[in-house]
Amino acid sequence: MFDLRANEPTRNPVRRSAWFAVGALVGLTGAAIAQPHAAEGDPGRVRYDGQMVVRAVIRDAADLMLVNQVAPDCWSHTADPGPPGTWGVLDYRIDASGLEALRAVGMQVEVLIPDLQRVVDEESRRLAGGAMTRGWFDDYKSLDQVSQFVDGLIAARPEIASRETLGLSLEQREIYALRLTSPVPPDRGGKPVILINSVQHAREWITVMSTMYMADQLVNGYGVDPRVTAVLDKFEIVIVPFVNPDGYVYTWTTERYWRKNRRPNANGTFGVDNNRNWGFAWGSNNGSSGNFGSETYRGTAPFSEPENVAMRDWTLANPGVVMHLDVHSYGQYLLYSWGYTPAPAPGVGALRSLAMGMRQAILDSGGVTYNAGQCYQTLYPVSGGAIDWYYGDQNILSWTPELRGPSFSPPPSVILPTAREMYAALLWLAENYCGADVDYTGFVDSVDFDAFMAMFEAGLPSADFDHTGFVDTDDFDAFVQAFIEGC
Ligand code: 0X9
Ligand code: ZN
Repeated sequence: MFDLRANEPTRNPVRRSAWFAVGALVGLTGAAIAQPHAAEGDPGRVRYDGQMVVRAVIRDAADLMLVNQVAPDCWSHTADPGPPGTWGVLDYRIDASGLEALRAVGMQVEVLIPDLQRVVDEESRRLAGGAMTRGWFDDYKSLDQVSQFVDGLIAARPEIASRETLGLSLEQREIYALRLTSPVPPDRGGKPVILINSVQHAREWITVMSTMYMADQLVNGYGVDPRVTAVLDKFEIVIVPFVNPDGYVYTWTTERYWRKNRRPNANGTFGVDNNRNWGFAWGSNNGSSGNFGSETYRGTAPFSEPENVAMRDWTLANPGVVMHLDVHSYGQYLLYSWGYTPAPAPGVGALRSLAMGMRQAILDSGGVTYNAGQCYQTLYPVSGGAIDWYYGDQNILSWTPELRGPSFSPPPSVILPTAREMYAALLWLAENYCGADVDYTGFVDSVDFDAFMAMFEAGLPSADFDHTGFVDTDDFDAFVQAFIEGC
């Protein structure tokens, strides 16, 4: 059992109350000032000449309005709360005139990347050079390279790794999962499943490196590392490398910092933000946009996008899923529900204590500090996001890790440290999952017993303790055994 009460942060990183009011402005369409443009000599690729990435201190609503007008592509909130009395710090892609506009009103703006096109050029030159002799995690990988890597893992250990198709993207690319589990059968029923996905957002390249590192460690560690062996004996770990394969390919071929999928919208723009398209509180509270061109465009209806449908239908067909990680970048956060409202989610203590545990596991592994908190307050309002659907609709414990930056193109030296710390978080999560601690207090007691009995008597899906997809007396037996054993 874990007791995380000792792990409270000394300083509460969640203090940006002012974000609630106007957080929705972040990522909405503004003027088209900072849009990238196609190159004259290279019509296939969108260029970022004259653009930079800046970190701006937001003092008030007027600052936020202005910055969203002159720089419609918000890259991240940072954990930095900014100078006292300010609202906090945001990263933006911006051009020189936008920067001038911010400085003209006295905003404090730090230039993180002075020449974004240079970063893109360096990255693509480096990747084109792609020394075959180096390790797989020494640089970013294309859609096909990841697919080959997955197939290689399966070929190496077919007894623990297999591949499954979830569905097709809009452009008919396969959305697939790598299923990892040992041949050791569960005590009873089915094994609980931990579902992990990367790349809902196309440009977040480091996320798939991180999930592939987990896959690699688990596949190669089984039977070698006792922690891995125990985890794969108890759980099935299902990894979906690309929820948004079309967007990912597009970032490799055409527009490096594309975020959404590639849906052609009615007004000639492209893309729905897959992480605003989930069917729970879809479209509510300004946590998404109804404007086609917005970076957070929610689509025409909940689950209008085939990528979301594929994930949803697979989840509904696999009742064993108990935990879910929707991996994003960047900003070093561990976010949990709700994203769509500042109200606390029922049972948020579970989400919070497990997030705090992951945070500590990351630190203990030699990693950096991740800020754990409810999405709405810690980052910004997000409606139609994955974690709210998984938690709110499916009763699956769900988190969004936001990995390291310092941009969507972290230097390749950042890949492995980031992957290692997130793998440490995953192992910790698996080792500390306790189904019998129904109310997530960190210990199993009679309150848990009563809570389970209430769910069981009501026939709720959450009483499917042995993960078979239905509630019956086996679930009662399984719960009682776990209760007696203390987890
Ligand atoms: O805005 C998002 O979708 C995520 N941040 S990102 O910079 N990677 O785009 C945060 C999503 C948090 N998750 C949910 N609220 N579902
Ligand atoms: Zn993202």
